[in-house]
Amino acid sequence: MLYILFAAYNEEQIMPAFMSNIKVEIEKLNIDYAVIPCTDASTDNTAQVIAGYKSSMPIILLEQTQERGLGVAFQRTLKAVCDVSKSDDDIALFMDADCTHDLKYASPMIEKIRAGNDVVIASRFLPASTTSGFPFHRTLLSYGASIFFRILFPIKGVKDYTSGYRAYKVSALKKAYKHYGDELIVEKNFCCLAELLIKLKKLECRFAEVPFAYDYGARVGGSKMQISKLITATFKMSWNLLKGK
Ligand SMILES: Nc1nc2c(ncn2[C@@H]2O[C@H](COP(=O)(O)OP(=O)(O)O)[C@@H](O)[C@H]2O)c(=O)[nH]1
Ligand SMILES: [Mg+2]
Repeated sequence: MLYILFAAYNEEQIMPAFMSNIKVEIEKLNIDYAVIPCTDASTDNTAQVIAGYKSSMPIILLEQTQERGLGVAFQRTLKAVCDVSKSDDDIALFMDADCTHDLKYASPMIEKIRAGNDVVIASRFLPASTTSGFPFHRTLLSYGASIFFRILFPIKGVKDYTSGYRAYKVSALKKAYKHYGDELIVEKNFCCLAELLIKLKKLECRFAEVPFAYDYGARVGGSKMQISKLITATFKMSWNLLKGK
């Protein structure tokens, strides 16, 4: 079973294209699937638009919390998939809900999970990867984050610590919840992505990456990333994780 997980905050505009694309692309893979979106505190009709697709695909919609933040939504989708998954072979694919994470990479990511990896990252930093449409400061930020995390928290097989587009073996996530409980993800913002990798590394998980063509210019509407808060939170998180090593 493949679970498609995503966080969506005020993405009403792009949601019809995004949901229709999931249906078309995942059904090509000939695999049972369900979608687990978290729209939490969205103030537009993101949740209502998603709910409109319940008759055409299985959807477990997580909404209605006052809390905001990618970390909050990420944690909720991961918890939900651990609760509903019944087989050790199940895979969770987490992605942005803005049509910048092309589902053509689902297949190579699934293959690498089936080959024995616990986490497979769609990476911007492999020789065959390409990026386009990123503002200069975002390119700088992602390269800086890659160097920073590779020095402080080296993980075999990982170059891109901040790509949200990843496949996880659900059994590895269950193991992580068993070990960390609700402390698995404490970061409320985009730091949660690196946080999870660093915590999974401590559990001897196997990591791999696939090259990815990331067309950021395809995004409709602005990024939800709050950069200055994210940089401060990254330093704080890293300090806390290093102390706890
Ligand atoms: N539910 C929820 N989703 C969020 C929140 N912040 C960001 N997201 C979603 O997380 C994904 C990544 O955010 P995005 O703005 O695309 O980040 P970027 O691609 O790094 O610029 C998108 O699908 C957003 O809608 C949030 O506070 N709550
Ligand atoms: Mg995005």
